[in-house]
Amino acid sequence: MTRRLLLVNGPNLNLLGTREPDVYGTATLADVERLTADAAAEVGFEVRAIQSNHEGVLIDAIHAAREDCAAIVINPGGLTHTSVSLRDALTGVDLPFAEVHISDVYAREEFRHHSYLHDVAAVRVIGRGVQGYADAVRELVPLIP
Ligand code: CA2
Repeated sequence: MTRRLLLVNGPNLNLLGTREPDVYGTATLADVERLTADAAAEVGFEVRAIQSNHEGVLIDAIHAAREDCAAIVINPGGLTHTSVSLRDALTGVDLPFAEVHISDVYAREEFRHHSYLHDVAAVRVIGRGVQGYADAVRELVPLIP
């Protein structure tokens, strides 16, 4: 089995640690990628990380994961609430994936309550801050076939 995870962060998550600390905390994207890699290493996996503000780039990275990744950890950002195409990419590659949200989307605006991934994600981690990425790795890895 390939012992690699793909970590995907979607639009605007490159801004982590620079604005809205009350909502998203003070950790940067680099911190998130490091803590996710550390959690994966503890269970014998490595991580390839990508962040993009472009939906097609994210979809291409998900397609490429078919070749050499066993599962995907994804925070799709705002695309969570809008993108059928991202859902289709994730179901199309047939890899188990974890949907992560740093903030508690259910305690925020109504438009954040719907996720196009909610019924196809193997794991959902919501509102646990950036530690949620590490939790997602720990919950997802045992589900890899
Ligand atoms: O809580 C999450 O992780 C979200 O996926 C973050 C998305 C938001 O659209 C979702 O509803 C919930 C937004 C990411 C933007 O990240 C920023 C970070 C710092 C400053 C500004 C934006």
